[in-house]
Amino acid sequence: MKEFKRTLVTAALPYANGGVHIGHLAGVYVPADIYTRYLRLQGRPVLFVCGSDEHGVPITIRARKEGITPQQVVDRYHNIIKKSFAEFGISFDIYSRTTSETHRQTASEFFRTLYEKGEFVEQESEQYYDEEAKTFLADRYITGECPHCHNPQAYGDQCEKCGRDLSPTELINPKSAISGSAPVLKKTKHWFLPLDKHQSWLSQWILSDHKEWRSNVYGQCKSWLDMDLHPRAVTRDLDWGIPVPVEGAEGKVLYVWFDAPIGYISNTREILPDTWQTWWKDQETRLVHFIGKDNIVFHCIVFPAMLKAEGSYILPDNVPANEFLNLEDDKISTSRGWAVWLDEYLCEFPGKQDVLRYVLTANAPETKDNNFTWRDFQARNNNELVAVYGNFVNRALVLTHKYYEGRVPAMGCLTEMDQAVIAEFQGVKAELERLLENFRFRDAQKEAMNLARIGNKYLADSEPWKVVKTDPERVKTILNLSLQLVANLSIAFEPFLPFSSQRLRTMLGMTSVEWNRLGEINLLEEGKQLAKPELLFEKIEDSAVEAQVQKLQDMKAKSEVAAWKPEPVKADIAFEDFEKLDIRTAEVTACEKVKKADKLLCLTLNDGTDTPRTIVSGIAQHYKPEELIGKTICFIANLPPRKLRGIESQGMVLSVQNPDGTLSVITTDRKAQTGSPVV
Ligand code: B3M
Ligand code: ZN
Repeated sequence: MKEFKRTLVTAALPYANGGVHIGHLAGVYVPADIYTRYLRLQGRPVLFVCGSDEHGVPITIRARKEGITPQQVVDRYHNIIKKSFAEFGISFDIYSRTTSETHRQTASEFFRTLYEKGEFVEQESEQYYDEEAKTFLADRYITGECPHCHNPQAYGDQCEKCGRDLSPTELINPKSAISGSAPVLKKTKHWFLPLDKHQSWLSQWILSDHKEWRSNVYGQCKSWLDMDLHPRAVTRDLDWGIPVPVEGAEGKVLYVWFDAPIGYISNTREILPDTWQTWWKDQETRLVHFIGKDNIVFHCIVFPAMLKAEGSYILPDNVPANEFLNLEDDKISTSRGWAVWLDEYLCEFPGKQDVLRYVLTANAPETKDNNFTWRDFQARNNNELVAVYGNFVNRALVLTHKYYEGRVPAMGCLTEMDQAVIAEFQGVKAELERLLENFRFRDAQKEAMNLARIGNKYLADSEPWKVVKTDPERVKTILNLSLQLVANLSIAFEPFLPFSSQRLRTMLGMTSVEWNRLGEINLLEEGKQLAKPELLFEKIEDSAVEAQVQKLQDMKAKSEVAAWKPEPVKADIAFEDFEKLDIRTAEVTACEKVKKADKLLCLTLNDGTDTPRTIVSGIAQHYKPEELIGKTICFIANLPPRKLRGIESQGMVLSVQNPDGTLSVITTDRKAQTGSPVV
């Protein structure tokens, strides 16, 4: 592998239209932070840049919805996002924003250079225009009927009901989301980056020269390249963004995906105004982009094509993109309220940043989608952080305080058992390095936890609490060595769990941390006074995680109700058809659960005749049998009888199906005669 002089690490710029949730953290920011911290610990030159992505249509939509300006939207979320990252120890060298002056200037210059070099093609096309609001409409601002499933609320880029991608001109009866009027097609000019012209070098560069990229990244690039690349518009008709810096482009801005990656450059320039070019233009710099899988094409194909077209920039050396993290077996969705937000997590688990970092890395979606559950969160905390790492540290420190007033005892002769443990610790450094260099953070963290396991086992096997009675000299060696192992853990875990590592070093009185000393057994000198031990991690109770699961379910139910709209009315039917239905009232005289069927209740009805009527109904999850007894309900009397679980059901009880899936049985207002027709 080529040796580089310095590494520039970028993490995807989050859109400033919402907070940060665990999916973001697991997919991009924790891995990027682990990698950067590791390089820093080694003393290798590294710069870690990020910032908010503050342009694009979703931000204008949110502003319009809330009746505020896009700038107010991004100001609010930029601060929230920045704070969350800082709280979780994501150690950016700079976290800036794409509404900064430096960025406007950098992106404009970049565009101008490409423009002047003739790297764009200009093309006229027809786009929807809102004549009342006097503006071109972004795809998301056009709604209409989906040509496939006839959902009346499809968007110009996608139908959320059937999931198909659409283009605005496919919509039936399109409407502007701004004025509600029917938009008209109008000619407009845009600048395109002709990706087709870059196809051949991109294929060579990725498919032949970067076979080492993660298979998910490589595979996605390959399928894009196999489909042949097409020119992509890099400008938009919009009033929010960086104005297109050429004449005749009034009312046009740079497409958000053109300016956002340039944000990496602007942020570098902002923090290092004099030397930024070394980080972007020197072949000895290694550029690494940490992103989620939905951003692969922009970072592996579009941005490299932009950089190449400009001519003076380096290209990324690696793009370790992650797959997605699910939450409790369901896709994270901010609109459906199915997410764990960092600010809320910290309110509910104050001081437990490292626990979340640990669990997210342990479940990192490095090669495939992965799942976060609160049960697993609790188990990993209690069984690994508390029972292994925390326990080992605590035992070593407590025993040192008990026997030697907290001073590091002298190391004597080493036994075979000692030598074996030392050898295992020493071997881990190279293994950790191999994994970290290859962006395999899950396995690397496992390896670090394994060190704690070895330490724990060493204490259990050497039993200093027993040996102290027979051979006190030997105990000194055991504890000295244990403390050295604890000090090693503070180094090994530093990239992953920086807060706990820092606390541990404070207890140990270690003032510096150097990766290169990992594996050494003279990190703490004899006689050194240690601070009072505190617990590194604490147990998480069942009630705490149960509350989190409940909270998720409540939020989901709430958002489902909020997003609910009545179904479109079904096609007309003839009145005679309606008359064929025989709906009647009846009183529930008895009701019980159907054995071995979770969903079924068996109702006995007085329908006004002499024979009781039996109906089996799928409402057991919504009603207790006794709730229904005595009620007058409505049922369909003329359906053919049906056997359900061996019981003959003579009709169907009518219920309302609520948006959250619950059922409400229809009962009568005022007293009604049983057996009367419902008309
Ligand atoms: N803001 C998309 C996203 O957050 C976009 C990334 C930009 S990276 C230059 O998924
Ligand atoms: Zn559809």
